[in-house]
Amino acid sequence: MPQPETTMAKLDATTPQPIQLKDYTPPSFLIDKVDLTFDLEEDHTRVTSRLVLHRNPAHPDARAALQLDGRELELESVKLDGELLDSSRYELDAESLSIAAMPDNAILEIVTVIHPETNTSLNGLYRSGANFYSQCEAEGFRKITYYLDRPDVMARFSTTIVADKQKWPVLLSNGNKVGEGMLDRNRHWVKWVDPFKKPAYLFALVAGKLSLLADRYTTTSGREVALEIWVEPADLDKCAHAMSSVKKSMQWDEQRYGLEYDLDTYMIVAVGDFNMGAMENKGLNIFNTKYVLARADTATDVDFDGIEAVIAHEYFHNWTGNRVTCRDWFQLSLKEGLTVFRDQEFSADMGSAEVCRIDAVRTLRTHQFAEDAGPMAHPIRPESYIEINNFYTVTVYEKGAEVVRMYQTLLGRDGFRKGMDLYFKRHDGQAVTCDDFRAAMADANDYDLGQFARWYSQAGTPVLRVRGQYDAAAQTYTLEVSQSCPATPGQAEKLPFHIPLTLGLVGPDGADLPLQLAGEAEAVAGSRVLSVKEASQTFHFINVAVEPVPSLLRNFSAPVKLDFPYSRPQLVHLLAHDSDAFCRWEAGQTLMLQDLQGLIDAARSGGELELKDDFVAAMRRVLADESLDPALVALMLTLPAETYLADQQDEIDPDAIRAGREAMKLGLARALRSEFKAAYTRMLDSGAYQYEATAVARRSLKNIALAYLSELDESGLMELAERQFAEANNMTDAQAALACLVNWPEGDAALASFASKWADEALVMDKWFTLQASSRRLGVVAKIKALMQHPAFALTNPNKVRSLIGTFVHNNLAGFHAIDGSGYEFAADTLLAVDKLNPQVAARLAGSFNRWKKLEPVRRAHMRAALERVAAHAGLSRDVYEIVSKNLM
Ligand code: 0A1
Ligand code: ZN
Repeated sequence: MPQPETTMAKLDATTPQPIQLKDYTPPSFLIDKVDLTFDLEEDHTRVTSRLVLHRNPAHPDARAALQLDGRELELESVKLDGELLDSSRYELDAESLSIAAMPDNAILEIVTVIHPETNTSLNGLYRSGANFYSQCEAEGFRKITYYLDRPDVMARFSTTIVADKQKWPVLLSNGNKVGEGMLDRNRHWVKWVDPFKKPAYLFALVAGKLSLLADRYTTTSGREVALEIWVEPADLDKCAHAMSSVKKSMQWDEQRYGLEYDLDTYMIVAVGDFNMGAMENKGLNIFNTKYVLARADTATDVDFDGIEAVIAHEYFHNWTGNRVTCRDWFQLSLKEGLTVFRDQEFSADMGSAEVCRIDAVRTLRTHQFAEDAGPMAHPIRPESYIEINNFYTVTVYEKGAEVVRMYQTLLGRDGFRKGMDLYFKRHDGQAVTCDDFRAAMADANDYDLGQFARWYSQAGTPVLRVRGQYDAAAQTYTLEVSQSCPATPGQAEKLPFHIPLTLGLVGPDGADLPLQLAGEAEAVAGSRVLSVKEASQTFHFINVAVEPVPSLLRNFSAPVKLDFPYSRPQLVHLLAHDSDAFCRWEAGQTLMLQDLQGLIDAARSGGELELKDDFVAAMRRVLADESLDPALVALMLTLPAETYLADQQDEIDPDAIRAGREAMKLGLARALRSEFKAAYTRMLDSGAYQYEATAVARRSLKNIALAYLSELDESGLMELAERQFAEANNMTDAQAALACLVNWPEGDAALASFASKWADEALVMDKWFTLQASSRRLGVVAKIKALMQHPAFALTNPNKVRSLIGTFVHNNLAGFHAIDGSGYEFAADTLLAVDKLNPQVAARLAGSFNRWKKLEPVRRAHMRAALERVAAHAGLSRDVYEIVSKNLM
């Protein structure tokens, strides 16, 4: 690979500088109490903040200045202990307000003016329509007032909101409502007090015309909690699923971890303009509407699943994130990895654990493995960052969750629970580190987790190389296990990880053989966990009566790539018999990947695109096996994403990947036409829509069968999709049918009728944009540009940008990577336009350049040119600067 020379601007005073973990120092002051008053007006908001502070004895310099963070604020006044300070008594710059001469104890009163009405970044206080919403994680509070905006400063907050009563009748903030009343000019006020200490990133404020769905929940210990979901009035009929998800989450956390809710009210607010999925502000969670609103006819099964998971995630943060928070943002995975693990375990208990696990692994491999192999690779606890918002990544979240899962795999469920109990006992009310969590797990179980620390500091996806040898005469099976990890930016050499390797040995009849290691007195049945700690290690199994097929990395016991030289008959055997659903699915995927690679190679060299008979036969058996969970069958028939296939190539040729993948779809559809038709018919359901595991599973198989059948250019089959589209009583079936139709001329009429039916439902229109952005008919940028002119599209709305532009640049491999570079030009232009409005959303689009060094030479040159153009652009945000500069290093 050629080493590119960069045209990035030379380092100067304005070049954003990285922040380093090793530079952490405690804050010079701590804040005990914050009283905030917000005066909301149409054209400005006045924020009055009263801080009670004291010098932090843990700070190395006992005379250090107080330096408060602040950005884009208009300072009106500063009072220190009641005395108005003139500008000689403090220093002000674009990022901070500093006071050198500070007493050890002080009361500061600061008045600032901000402009939510023009804040398009959706960070800090902003408007969505006429309403006000806030987003403070990670560093948004400094856009509201001057503050020690860091998570290790935890204070008690009170918030008074003053606003016109007609325009903004509902006024919400954290904690409990303690008073309200009327003022002059038809304005009213509401005061909230949060009894818990919290960092500023958990502050929230909402004001506007909102409707309420109210319910109640009684905790195990008898606390009565008022549950409130606040939405735009038109959406009140789409909140029932979210409410039931809240109650399930509360109950689950009590049963599994003994954790109860701790305030009298738990509020959720849904907003259509939001940068992420949702936010766990204390007592007042703010959600993207996408993760609250669902009705059978507007939301798919996947949406219902997503809502249940995100509601759980934010609720679980109340303990893992809020009661125990992060010392600094390098520790983000402390709360995010742990909370994702908790929401995954919750979802597993609510539906099919096996399907949830496979879904999680697919996400990890498709997105996180790619991140780990690219220019933005970082450990789950990064060592440095330029913009923290760029580190809300699949690595910190999903790989972080895998790391937490490995504790449970090594310590067992009870051992993990003991570790959690000790973690809360030690750290409730504190801001701590990933090392504190690891220490709690180790101490509660008297287990050495020293080497395990490397999962926090080393980036990259380890490769686990396993070789097996059966000795029939000695009745032994020997596994040689070795591990390595590729270099990542800034980390050339890696030390061995502590890897839990869960495995079984599958006999010729498909049953698990007993497992007995040399030196052990007894065998164990089924699976067991081996601790792999060395670069190379050997495990000897004894009393192995017949030659087994090893079933390795059961339930995906570690976030690694497995290298074992399975023969095709061995894979077919595991696919048919493995008692571990993940490994069963994995065997099918390995076969599928091998054959896809063959097809991609053939497409590149102009060879024949034919499927192998043993693969087709194996898939036929899967499809005909009525004893299997239909959801598992659907997963086994799901092809890996184009981007995942791209990541398996030494040099990416997007057209060959598309051709190979399409050939597999068509080949399977032709070969298994009657089986797909039978499955479709078997799974048809005439009853009313129900979001319930069995019904969801049946729809998933039905709709994947339809997708394969629609590959065949036969009028009867196209009518099947058209009929399903016309007659569907739920969005899952309607969307699935439309997804089939959009690849054919029949799709145009369907798209038009869909758009006119759902013009007023923003989230449904997002699906309409997504479907067209992923269509393989598209191929050209012109269509996307035309869609950007549609009245339902808005460059200021993150959901719209993600649906149309994000889908195109991230998921439509062959469309985005058009050989003439038009996709890259479009991406560059669009992300520069978005960067002016919303840097966080722009930075996500910039991530579409992360694979550029692996492209074939023509596209590589085009993409590099587009990247350099972005890099040379004046006034780039820190967010986008970090992504493009790391790409060009
Ligand atoms: N803590 C939230 C994620 C989140 C992060 C940043 C945000 O705005 C910049 C918003 C939400 C979660 O994990 O759900
Ligand atoms: Zn989270």
